[in-house]
Amino acid sequence: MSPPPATVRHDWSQQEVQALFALPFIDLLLRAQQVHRAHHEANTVQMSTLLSIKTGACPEDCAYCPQSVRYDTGVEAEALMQVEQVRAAAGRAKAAGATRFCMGAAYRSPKARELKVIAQMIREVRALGLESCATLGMLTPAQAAELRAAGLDYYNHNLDTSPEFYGEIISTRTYQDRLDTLEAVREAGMKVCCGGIVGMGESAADRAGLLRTLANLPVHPESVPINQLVKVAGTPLAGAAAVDPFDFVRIIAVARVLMPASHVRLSAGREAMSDELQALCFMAGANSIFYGERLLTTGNPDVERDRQLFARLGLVPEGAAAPAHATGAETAQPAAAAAH
Ligand code: SAM
Ligand code: DTB
Ligand code: SF4
Repeated sequence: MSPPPATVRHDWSQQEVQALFALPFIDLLLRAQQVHRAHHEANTVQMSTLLSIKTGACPEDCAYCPQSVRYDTGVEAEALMQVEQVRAAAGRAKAAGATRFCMGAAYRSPKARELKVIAQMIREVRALGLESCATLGMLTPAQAAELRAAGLDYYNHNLDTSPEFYGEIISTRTYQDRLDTLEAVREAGMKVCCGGIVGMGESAADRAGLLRTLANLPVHPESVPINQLVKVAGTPLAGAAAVDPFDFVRIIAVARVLMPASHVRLSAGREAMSDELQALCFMAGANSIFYGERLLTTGNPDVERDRQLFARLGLVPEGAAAPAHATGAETAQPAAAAAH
């Protein structure tokens, strides 16, 4: 009845995606885990560290965001960081075990002189042997080419939600603007990091619509961040209803089934999640996290909590040397050493 796990498709119908969501929870998790194992090394999680290189005072009106100038959230605006500060932060992230360093800026879109400084940051990050990622808002094809020329590996630009619900969340740029930026990034030869946010009051159909839009892009995003809304006082979504944790796991699982070869990132919101919920997300096919005490302006589990979680679950960071005694799924005590 179901397609073989290895199938990578770009023609999912809304009905098919909603049918995946409607599967019994355990059936969906089993299917997602089968797809996961056909495409990825089991028990392995990619780790990215975020840094806000330019904080606050953003002209956009994204209803979830503490950095919009329109909402009084207590976030203090900060100018673009110095290259040396970014290099030092990237060095610390690498020493803690991250393999990718992601620089975020509260821009609608970057200006020419800002892009020149950021290009230098990218060179420094890569010189440390880290993968580089940036999220700077909308890009023209020429700006995307400039970033690529500086060596940028990934560009993060989220669709955030379904095309239908999008207008409830953001009015200052369109869904098509976002798709255009994604196309510019792809054309420039960079890898795409693109996902969305859950818990903004969207319907089940909107969740399916977001994942369907991502899965039907001409090429799947290599990285798919699934953020649970971090409710920040002062934003219009501060009082949004909590997401049923099982529904959150279902979103991860459906993302895994729809985009088999992509990394699905259990992204913002982990600080508010129990270890057990995170374990279910890994079971459902999440194989990437943000690692380090901060996201952009809000908190993330501290490194020690994540190390312990990895050790307790037998997870190993992607790109880490395999522990000498870990030979397969049947290994009894695989990862306690490798997580450090
Ligand atoms: N300004 C750029 C932009 O919007 O493209 C880059 C930075 S922006 C903060 C990157 C992404 O962070 C957003 O697209 C959104 O998906 C996510 N994000 C922002 N605030 C969030 C929140 N409170 N909870 C969860 N995700 C959030
Ligand atoms: C993504 O999808 N999530 C990250 C990253 N891409 C840039 C950002 C999460 C931000 C959470 C709120 C904050 O810390 O300001
Ligand atoms: Fe600005 Fe990005 Fe926040 Fe939107 S999500 S308000 S564009 S920083």
